Amino acid sequence: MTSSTRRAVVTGASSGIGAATVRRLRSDGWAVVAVARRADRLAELAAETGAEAFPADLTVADDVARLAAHVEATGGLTALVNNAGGAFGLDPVATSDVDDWRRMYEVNVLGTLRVTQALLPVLRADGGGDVLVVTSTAADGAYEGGAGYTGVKHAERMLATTLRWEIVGEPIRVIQIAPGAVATEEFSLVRFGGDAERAAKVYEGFQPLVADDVADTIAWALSRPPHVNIDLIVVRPRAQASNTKTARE
Ligand code: 8X3
Repeated sequence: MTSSTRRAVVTGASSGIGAATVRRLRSDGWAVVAVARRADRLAELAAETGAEAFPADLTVADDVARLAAHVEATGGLTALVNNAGGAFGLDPVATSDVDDWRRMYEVNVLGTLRVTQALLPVLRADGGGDVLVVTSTAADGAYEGGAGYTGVKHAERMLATTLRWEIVGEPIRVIQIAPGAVATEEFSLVRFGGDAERAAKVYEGFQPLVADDVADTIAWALSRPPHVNIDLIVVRPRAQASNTKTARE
């Protein structure tokens, strides 16, 4: 790797927006460390794209420390793309599962916190770079059944916003990308515990975003001149005015 090569860590890289971001950054000439739990999927993505596969569970502090040490020792870092996360359940506050909420907090909020804490010193040592957080339109609104997920996405938004305040003056940009409905192979399937019929209904009757649309947005934000900080991009399907208002045929 030459010193001018940009290098990104992308979390949640085994599918969906993460995998699309790995593909896009690789084709834009970035070196990429692709991070996720599922080593088999990462290996396939690495073989396809030339990214480096780094299997890790971001809910495990040792895994995150191992990731940071590896990145530091093998060429440093230009951008951290905190993408790992997801929703579990769509249940009312009165009846939702406490464990679903706990898992959502762990993967979305604490995972992002751990990785950001571990890799900030690497960015600093390399003279700066970007911390990007993929949140959601759920980071700025409410919908019935969504409190567990909107809660963690609001928390991630606050993590990004507060970090920007705390490190202003350093050569590090903090960027939030907030997608609306994105039809990926897993988001709704995971949310509904594998119920494919229910998952498909989420995207029925309108054209949702696809993972590449979000990867494109991420790549654009990362490629602005260094004095330009894209604080927040909300990217939705044209047919979606809000989380609760979608024009369906
Ligand atoms: C996914 C968008 O509408 O399911 O982040 O909360 S939504």
